Amino acid sequence: MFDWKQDPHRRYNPLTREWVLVSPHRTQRPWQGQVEAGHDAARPQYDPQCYLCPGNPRAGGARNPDYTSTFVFDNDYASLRPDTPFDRFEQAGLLVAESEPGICRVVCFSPRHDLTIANMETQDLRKVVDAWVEQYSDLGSRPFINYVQIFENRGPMMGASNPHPHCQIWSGHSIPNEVAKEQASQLAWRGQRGDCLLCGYLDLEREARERIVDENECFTAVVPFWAIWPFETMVISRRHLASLDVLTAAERDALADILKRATARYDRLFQVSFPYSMGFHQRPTDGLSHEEWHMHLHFHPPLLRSATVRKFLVGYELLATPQRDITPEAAAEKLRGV
Ligand code: H2U
Ligand code: ZN
Repeated sequence: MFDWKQDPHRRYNPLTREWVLVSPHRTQRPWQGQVEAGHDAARPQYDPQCYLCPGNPRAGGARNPDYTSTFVFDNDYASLRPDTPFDRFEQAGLLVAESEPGICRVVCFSPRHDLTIANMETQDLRKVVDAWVEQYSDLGSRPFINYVQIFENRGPMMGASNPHPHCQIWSGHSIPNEVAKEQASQLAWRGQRGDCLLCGYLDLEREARERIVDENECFTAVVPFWAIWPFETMVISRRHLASLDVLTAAERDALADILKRATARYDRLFQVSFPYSMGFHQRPTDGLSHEEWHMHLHFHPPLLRSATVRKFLVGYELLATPQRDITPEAAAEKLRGV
């Protein structure tokens, strides 16, 4: 008989309509919990060399104010620029290019150089949520901005250039690839079935409770059934809502709370300040109502078994289909257990 806990299989991701290969039998060797503690260097509360700390100079000549809460500025090395003129190039349908105007910003979460989401106070994280809402609304209200991508690269392993707690926002004219896939799937689902894909998914997960890592009254953190990264999680709002700007005050508090809980679990399980890329997926700001959109966050952590063993998406995964060994159910159990 086929054993879903042991035998190789593939799982379907209804949000991207792509598959992931699961090979649980490859995790024969028992996992000992945290294998090696990570070596986080102790950081000072203020670093005179840090370009994000209050009062310090940034590259390009600007100087940060003596900010005491969150601080937002236009990225000095922005990938997108607002003054980019519209243009399009096409040759035989094979060589196609479009200009891409946009605005890139950096959001400092705290004046404290040594903090992370996991060890910030929930009331201070609430201010970060407020800053995200404000940025989503401000950037999204500009006619040439059709999507606002908020994301955080945490840790040098993920390419973060600075440990000071911060995230980036890239907002542009086009709908980015991953968002476009999720949008098409949610729209098709709603068109065919009349209800919301992620509301339905959340109901299943909240009944099974097998892959749920944590939750509060407004958000659920789950290792998705179709997760690619070993400890990948999604944070999904319980209410069907499309974007950050419609969160109630209670939901903003709850978002701060679930972010702290979820990242603190990662830190505890791996005994290290856990690296990840995380970001929101939500309603494009193209002027349409997008009833199909159900806002959520993805955490994509690179670590596999310990603070020092990382997963690489290479070989078969790069050329064919992503693959994982540990099942999402086993990963969720470990995250729940710490
Ligand atoms: P990351 O750590 O995720 O790379 O984000 C840091 C961002 O800060 C990065 O996009 C910007 C970089 O361009 N930056 C400035 O805007 N000003 C600076 O003085 C240094 C870095
Ligand atoms: Zn700093």
